[in-house]
Amino acid sequence: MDDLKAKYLGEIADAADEATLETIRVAAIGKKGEVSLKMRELGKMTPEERQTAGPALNALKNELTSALAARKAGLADAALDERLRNEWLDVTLPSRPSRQGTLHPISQASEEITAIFAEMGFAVAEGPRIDTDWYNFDALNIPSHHPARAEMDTFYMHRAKGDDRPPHVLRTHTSPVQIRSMEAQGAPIRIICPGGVYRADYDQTHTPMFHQVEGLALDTDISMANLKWVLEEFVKAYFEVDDVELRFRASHFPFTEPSAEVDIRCSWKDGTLKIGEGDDWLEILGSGMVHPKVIAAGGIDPDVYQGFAFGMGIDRVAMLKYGIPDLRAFFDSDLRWLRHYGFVSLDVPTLHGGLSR
Ligand code: 2NL
Repeated sequence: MDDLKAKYLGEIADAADEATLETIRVAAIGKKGEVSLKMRELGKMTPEERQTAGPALNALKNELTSALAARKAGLADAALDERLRNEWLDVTLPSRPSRQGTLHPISQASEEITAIFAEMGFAVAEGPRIDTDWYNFDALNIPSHHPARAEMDTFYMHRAKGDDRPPHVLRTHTSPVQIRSMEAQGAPIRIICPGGVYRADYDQTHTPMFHQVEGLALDTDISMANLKWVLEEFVKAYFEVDDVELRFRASHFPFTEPSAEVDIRCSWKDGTLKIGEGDDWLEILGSGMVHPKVIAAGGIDPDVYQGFAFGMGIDRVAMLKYGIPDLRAFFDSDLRWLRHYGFVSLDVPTLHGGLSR
């Protein structure tokens, strides 16, 4: 019995891993192990022999069982120590430089447009994308029976039954911001309002959310001539050309009188656009002298103040400038597209620094 004990305790102490320990356990106290076989021999002993051998074998089995468990725990501790030694992490290391994000072309175009008009003394005004139908329509001389309301495919906000407050809409243009600015600031005023607008329309050339910039200048002595100069300066700066020719085509908007759509002379050669030369005309914006009713809706006296306003699609002029063929790709959030057409952020456009270098 002492030999068995010495042999197995020695083997357990020397075992280098759990698999070896298991082999030892089976050989010693498994069903057919040496200690178990000895226990089976108890039946053949005399009662006196059995009285000493029985408890001694049980004690041996218990001792080997605890030795196996202790060694197993020791091996696990050692394995953990080893992992802790190998798998350490230096949390004081500097972070890996991550891939830089880029500015969306619409953001880039907005920043460029804003920089150009800022140089001409226009401040940027912002306002809510959800507004009342008064600010979006009535104040702009678009009464409820007016076809423009239907044409604009307006998204109306849900109203609970019995709630008869004026309906709210997703703004269909940024004009409500200009009405709010007139109310808040009075005249004279010179602002541009860039931002997202909504119309229930979705096809090749329309998305239900798109971006617009509108401009407004009111003073005691503003005429169409000022509008023409401002737009010429804008087009030259935005398309980065020395000369442009603008064509004012008579048009109609409820909020301006007279109204004009503005085209710029251009050419399309091999699918690339050249501004300022050629035999084609590119429509880029709508404009006009602000309707007296709209000036009055903004809380300003139309007998004292007049001025011009214009509206332009940012998405469209971004596509033209950067050669982006498909409008819908703007809002797909495809990372490969964003990296291809994106601009380095913090490279803020300025007129002296070059707009889109
Ligand atoms: C277009 C036409 C236009 C305006 C927008 C405007 C705003 C106020 C008063 C008068 Cl508060 N007018 N905005 C004027 C003329 C045209 O947009 O085709 N936009 C893409």
